[in-house]
Amino acid sequence: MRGRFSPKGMTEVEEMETRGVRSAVDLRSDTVTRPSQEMRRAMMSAEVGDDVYGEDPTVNRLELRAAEIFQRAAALFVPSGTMANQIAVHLHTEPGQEVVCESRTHLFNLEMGMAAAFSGVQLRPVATETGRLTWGAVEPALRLADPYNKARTGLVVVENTHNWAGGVVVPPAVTRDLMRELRQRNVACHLDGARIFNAATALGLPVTELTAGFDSLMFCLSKGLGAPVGSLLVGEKEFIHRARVVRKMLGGGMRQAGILAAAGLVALEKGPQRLAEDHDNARYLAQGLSTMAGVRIDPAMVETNIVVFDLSESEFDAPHVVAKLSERNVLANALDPAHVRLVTHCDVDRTRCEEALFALRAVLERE
Ligand code: TLP
Repeated sequence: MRGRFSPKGMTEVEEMETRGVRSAVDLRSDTVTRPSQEMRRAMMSAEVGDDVYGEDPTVNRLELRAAEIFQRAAALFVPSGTMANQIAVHLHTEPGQEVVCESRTHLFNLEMGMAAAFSGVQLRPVATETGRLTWGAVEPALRLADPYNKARTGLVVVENTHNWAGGVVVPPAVTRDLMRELRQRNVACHLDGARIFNAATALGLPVTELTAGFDSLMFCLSKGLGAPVGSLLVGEKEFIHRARVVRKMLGGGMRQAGILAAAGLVALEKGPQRLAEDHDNARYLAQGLSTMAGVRIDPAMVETNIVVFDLSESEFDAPHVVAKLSERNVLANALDPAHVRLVTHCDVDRTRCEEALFALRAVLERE
């Protein structure tokens, strides 16, 4: 059992359960996980120093390990995936340029206009049916030939897995094709790999197969891997050196951050091994949902730990369903009026998913 320790040595969840209080089944995101006991022990005993001086041995170890896993020259520990993406946008572009991304990406929808505010670029979203950004989808959106009228494309951003598209995996053949074309045109390509270990697990491939060739990539420790905080930006030496400067501009120099990096190291070593279980649970949720009134979802399309289901044929809208679920102790997010997202993670096991399905059926079929 994971979770916070009580004075009795039980986790917070265990203690609540002995008192008959059942915690919510929290499927809002894989960001909600609590650090495991192993992470807490690692945090307690972490060797630390001032990371702004480059003197935190645990942060240095995490950065080296991340670079090694991705077979890149260097990596930088940052507080969030958003900061990692924004540093990449800043370094790959010049003010007045465009960044092409898929229309449901985190960069376009959930980073608060920061690409414009901080880097002076505009985003050119490209709508796709599946969320997979192919060369065919990107090519018409590029602006490279008319420097007197059009903002030049400086960067393309790929999201893998694609969160709002339902955790879909972008296969290496698609990204390799895209990057080959972009390289010929001198356009950089950044990977928002917040959940790249989920993609690698789903395909049964090492992460390097999915990330080779990108000019930079980021991944999150604080999502499926279960760490409390942190992401890594990974790339070439000079790029990461410049990224360190931009991180400081953004207020992301974190001093004795080894406390966090210690949990991050546990997440990086142990987290990927258990992601298949989250994927099985997500498919299990999708299968249950596919039998419920007014729900549109194809369980075969659920590839990782994210389930997005469509309620456009239901008598209920997504915010209503989410509100009713929370009355039954199940937490979910509405993406828009017609779509609800459920995310599985290390703090929800199969039993808790069964409870969630029970509540979903009661809400959707007014039991
Ligand atoms: N995603 C969060 C929310 O912000 C929506 C979630 O609950 O899924 N890229 C992708 C693909 C993401 O899903 C997220 C976070 C980020 C970047 C940003 O990471 P953080 O939250 O660490 O800034």
